[in-house]
Amino acid sequence: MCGCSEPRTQGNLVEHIIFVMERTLVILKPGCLQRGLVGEVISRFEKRGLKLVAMKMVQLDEEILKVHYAHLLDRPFFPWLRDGMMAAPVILCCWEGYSAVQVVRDMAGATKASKAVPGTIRGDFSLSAQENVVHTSDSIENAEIELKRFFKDEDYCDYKSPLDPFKYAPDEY
Ligand code: IDP
Ligand code: MG
Repeated sequence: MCGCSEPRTQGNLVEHIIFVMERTLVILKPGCLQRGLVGEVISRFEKRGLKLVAMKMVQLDEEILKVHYAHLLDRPFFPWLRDGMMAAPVILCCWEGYSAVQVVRDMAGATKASKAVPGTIRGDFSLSAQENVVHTSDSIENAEIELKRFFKDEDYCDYKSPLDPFKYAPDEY
């Protein structure tokens, strides 16, 4: 999104750090909604310092799932994944923050939740490879593509975060 590149000095070291404010897509999957985990999962992203800039609840259909999970269309589990993602509404969220794509991905944990580290969302709330609570974008490029898939420009809310100075250094936002 926006970014700045400023030299930072620490002692006699000069580091050149690129700060990039990113946006990423999180889908709270049907199981997250049905199991009453929505508040808990959203709370984790809020507490980490991420900013919620768009959100909506929708019923996904087969057409969009074939696009969203195109990389898995030929996998034997695709019909179960598709049906699982249509079993109840999902909640689509766009989170913004410094390095948001990787931060959110790390917070979600490994795809196969039985291998996910405790403290991650999947590591705390799932044992399943399929029913793993959340979708998170896996790269900056895919975040852009996925956000365009689910949100229109007018879905985003532009608002100030008065706590930013308590969350970031002056050159980080
Ligand atoms: P990701 O959600 O961690 O990015 P992907 O490989 O993109 O993982 O897979 C998308 C979704 O497909 C997973 O979140 C999970 O719901 C499902 N999935 C992936 N691999 C398997 C599997 O081996 N068995 C069943 N479902 C799977
Ligand atoms: Mg993926």
